[in-house]
Amino acid sequence: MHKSCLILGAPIETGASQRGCIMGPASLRTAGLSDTLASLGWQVEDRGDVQIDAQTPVNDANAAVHNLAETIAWINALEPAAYEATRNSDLPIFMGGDHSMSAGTVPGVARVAAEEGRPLFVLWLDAHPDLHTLDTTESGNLHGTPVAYFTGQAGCEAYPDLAHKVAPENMCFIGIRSVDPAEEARIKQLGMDVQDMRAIDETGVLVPLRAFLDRVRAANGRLHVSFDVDFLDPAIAPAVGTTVPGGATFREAHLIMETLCDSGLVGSLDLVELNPFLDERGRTAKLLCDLTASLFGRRVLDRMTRSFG
Ligand code: HAR
Ligand code: MN
Ligand code: MN
Ligand code: MN
Repeated sequence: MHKSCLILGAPIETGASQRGCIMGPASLRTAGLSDTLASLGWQVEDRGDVQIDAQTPVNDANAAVHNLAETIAWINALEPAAYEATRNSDLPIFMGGDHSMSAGTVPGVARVAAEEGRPLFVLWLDAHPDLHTLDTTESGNLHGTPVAYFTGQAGCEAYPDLAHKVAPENMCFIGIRSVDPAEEARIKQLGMDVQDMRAIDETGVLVPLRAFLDRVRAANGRLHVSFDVDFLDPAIAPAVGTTVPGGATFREAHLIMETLCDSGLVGSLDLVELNPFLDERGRTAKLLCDLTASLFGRRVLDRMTRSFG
């Protein structure tokens, strides 16, 4: 039996500081994401882009917050779409769109986990922890808020009611190198597993990743991976509006994806923040496709044939 992958696009860009993520799903399609995964033996179906309903105007007490109504409409559309795609395929891919997308996809996946009676774990690959509430964000860019929302932090009440939270201790962040003071306070308060780039420099990516995967396995958990393009070093991935120097290298990123594949634990994937308007001849979109291929089983050499004895 071939494993199945449903692909959904979420062309949302109102959470980011600059425009362009609306073209993210189209760019990943152009780079050949579906065919790449099909060539690895997956049964792939691209279900097209999710649509949002009419928006109800809404104001937040924090005047910096903008595009809240549209973000709420996306959450309301994406939660059921992600739920259905996760119920109906082995490893759905949600193509963003900026990272506010995950405020919809993660709660949808959390509903599946709750129905299975399993805890949901989330691996957040990002330069940023995206842990602002609607009260603490200073930029008002809502792609900086999804983790605070889906872990149920006070200060996100203007967002839709949350039926299934992700426990803060079930999160792991890797690649972090840009943290605002309110986010750092939240990380400490919640005791979250945050691996900044210094930790990666010191131990490599495998030490914290394997420790996290062991926790997921021991709890019989479901694992969601949220991949923000700015996790990568800007030198290899320029197509993102919020580049931060000192990101993950080509091999660190592939090793994470290969190790996730070997674990067999990943049940859903976000690919977010790709801004094709900032890309160079499609290189970031192609890299994202290749990294996804590593998660879906592509290998340079099969381990069985790699060495003698
Ligand atoms: N923390 C900053 C803010 O809230 C930057 C957030 C940037 N977020 C993303 N996604 N690009 O990770 O404005
Ligand atoms: Mn992010
Ligand atoms: Mn980021
Ligand atoms: Mn508020």
